Amino acid sequence: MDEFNRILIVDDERQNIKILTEFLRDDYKIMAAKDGETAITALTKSTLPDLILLDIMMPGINGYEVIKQLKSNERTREIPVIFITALDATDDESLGFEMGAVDYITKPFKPVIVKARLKTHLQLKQKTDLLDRLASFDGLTQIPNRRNFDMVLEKEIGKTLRNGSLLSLLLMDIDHFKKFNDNYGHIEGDACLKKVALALKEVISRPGDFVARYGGEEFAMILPETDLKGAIHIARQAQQSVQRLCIPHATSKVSKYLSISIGVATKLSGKKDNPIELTQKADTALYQAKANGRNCVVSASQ
Ligand code: GH3
Ligand code: MG
Repeated sequence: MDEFNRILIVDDERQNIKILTEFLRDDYKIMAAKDGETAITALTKSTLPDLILLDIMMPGINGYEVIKQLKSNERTREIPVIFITALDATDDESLGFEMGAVDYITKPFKPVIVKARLKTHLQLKQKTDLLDRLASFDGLTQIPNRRNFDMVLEKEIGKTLRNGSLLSLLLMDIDHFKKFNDNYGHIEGDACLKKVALALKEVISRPGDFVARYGGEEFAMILPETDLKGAIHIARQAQQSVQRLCIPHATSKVSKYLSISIGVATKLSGKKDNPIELTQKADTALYQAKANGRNCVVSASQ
């Protein structure tokens, strides 16, 4: 059953839930809530619905209130909502759209129409999700891409300015990767980038930590609320994690296995470094790490 899309039906009239469930249950996994409160509780659970059919007129928390709460929560914001309205409730429909619903259906239900609208909106959602993924994840390594990195860094620096916290940035670059490609071929090179991405992902554990593919064979890590000492510690772990992959690199001048060099920069609380300045500092430190012989960590002066 798990490949089925999940539909949450929210309606205070049991009869409506029954009718909708009957003609949708062959194609979807149905979840039902008899009022707004139950719906909101259901949306705190780990398994979220793919689409919500939401009645407007309900005692207690009505449909408008439910959608307001849905839209204010990052976890549930993107779930498409279709309002259920009475046949002549034009005002309900326009307010529903204003609040972010994608469509409405009118009572009494026409099974063919309900099914068609559900199908359309589920397909649209799938396409939007795919587009979002393509726009923000790197196709080769499946970790966040540069665009995603730029947005996260901007957001995290904004946070440090608001609450006076600090943040560290790591720029990492594979050593002698051109030689690796020349020696083993581009396909091996690509496979190696995937392994490095995984090895770097394993190093981070805090919820706000973030690793991305910054460019060709460059990776970046954003470490919120991490001071320079902590960032150097993570950088060393990243360096070791890549070395532990034991990917032979016969033409490297620094190690018999694939290695990375890392530049670390920390934005201190109270300092007004913008994303470009901070990236520049990490990049200068990375350049220094290359100059110092590669396979090492260098931090920018604070
Ligand atoms: P350094 O130690 O100074 O960083 O030397 P390097 O050879 O790693 O640096 P350079 O900038 O000269 O070369 C980077 C290489 O990374 C060249 C390019 O072919 C390779 N590269 C970049 N993106 C990809 C990719 O997606 N796949 C593969 N296989 N190679 C890539
Ligand atoms: Mg390199």
